[in-house]
Amino acid sequence: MPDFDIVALGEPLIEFNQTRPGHPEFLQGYGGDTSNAIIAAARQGARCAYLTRVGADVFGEQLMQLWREENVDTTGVMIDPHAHTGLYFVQHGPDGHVFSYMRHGSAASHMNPEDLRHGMVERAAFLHVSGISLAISASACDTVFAAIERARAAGGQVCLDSNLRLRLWPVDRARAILREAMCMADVFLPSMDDMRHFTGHADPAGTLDWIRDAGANGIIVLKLGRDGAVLDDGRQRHFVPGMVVDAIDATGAGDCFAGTLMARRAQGDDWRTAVRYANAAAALSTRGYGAVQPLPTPAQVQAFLQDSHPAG
Ligand code: KDG
Repeated sequence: MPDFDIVALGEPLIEFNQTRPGHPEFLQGYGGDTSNAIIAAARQGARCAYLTRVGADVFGEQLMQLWREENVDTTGVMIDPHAHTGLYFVQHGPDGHVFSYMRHGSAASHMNPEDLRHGMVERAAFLHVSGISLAISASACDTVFAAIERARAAGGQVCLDSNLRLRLWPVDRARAILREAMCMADVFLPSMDDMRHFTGHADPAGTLDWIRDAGANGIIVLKLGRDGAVLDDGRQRHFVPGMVVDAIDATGAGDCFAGTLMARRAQGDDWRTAVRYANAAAALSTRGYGAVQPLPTPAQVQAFLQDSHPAG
C-alpha cells in the first residue's frame, strides 16, 4: 500500500483577499492551486504530501507552518535561499474575482527535476499537478513531466487539473504542453472556462469530444463551475449537478473539487459518488473569503449533502 494517498506538486502562494469590494482592505491567507487542493484532500482525511520550493522568508515559514497544521507532509518542500515566496491579491468585481500576481522568479519557479530525488512521488497513489505547475517556468514544467514519469513507473495515477492562466504563458504553448500532459493523465480535470480557449466549443459534449479526439484516454471530469460537472469514464457521460449556496468568494473552489475528489476516490467512493461529494465540498468552499480557510471538513460536507438541493 502506498504511504500517501496524494502527493501534489506546484506553486504555493500567499494570498491577500479583498474583503470589502471597492475598498483597499485585504485578508491575508494562502493560495496556490495545488497547495489548496492538497489541503482540501487532507481536511477530508487523505494522507497527503506536497512538493515545492518556498523562499527563506516569513511567507515561506508561514506556508510550512500551514501544511504542518493541516497534516500535509513537507519532506519534499525545499527552502530556496535565493528566491522569494510568490504572492497574489484577489479583488472582487462585477465579473467575479480578479487576480494580481507577484510571482515572477519565485522559489517554486526554480523547481527542477533534481528536486524529486526524495522519492516522494513514487510513494503515492495519486500525483496531482496542474496547468499552473506546468506554466510557471521551463524548469518547473520539466519537473512536472519528470514527476509524471516517476509516478507512472511506480504504478501511481496522475491527476491533472487544467487551471489555465494565460498571464503565465502564451496560448499556443499552453495548448501544446497541456495536451501532452493530458494524454499522460489517468484523471483529467478541465474546466469549461479553460477549454473554451482551446477547443472552439461552448458546450460540454463538444468539449469532451475534442478532449477525447486530442488523445486523452483516462477519466475526465469536466468542471462547469456552480452548475456541477460532467463525468466521462470513457464509456458513458454523466452530468452531476452542482449544489446551491450563497457564494461569497469562489477562489480555489476548483482546487477544493480536485483535492476532495481524489481523497474520496482514495477512500473507496465510485467516481459518480466522489464527484457528487466533491461538488458539495466545492460549493461549501465558496461561503467564506480565501482559498484555504473555508475548505470544508467531512462532517460539514455530509451535513450539507443531507439537506441541500442540487442546482438547476
Ligand atoms: O484556484 C485558485 C488559485 O488560482 C489561487 O489560489 C492562485 O494558484 C493560484 C494561481 O496561480 O492563480
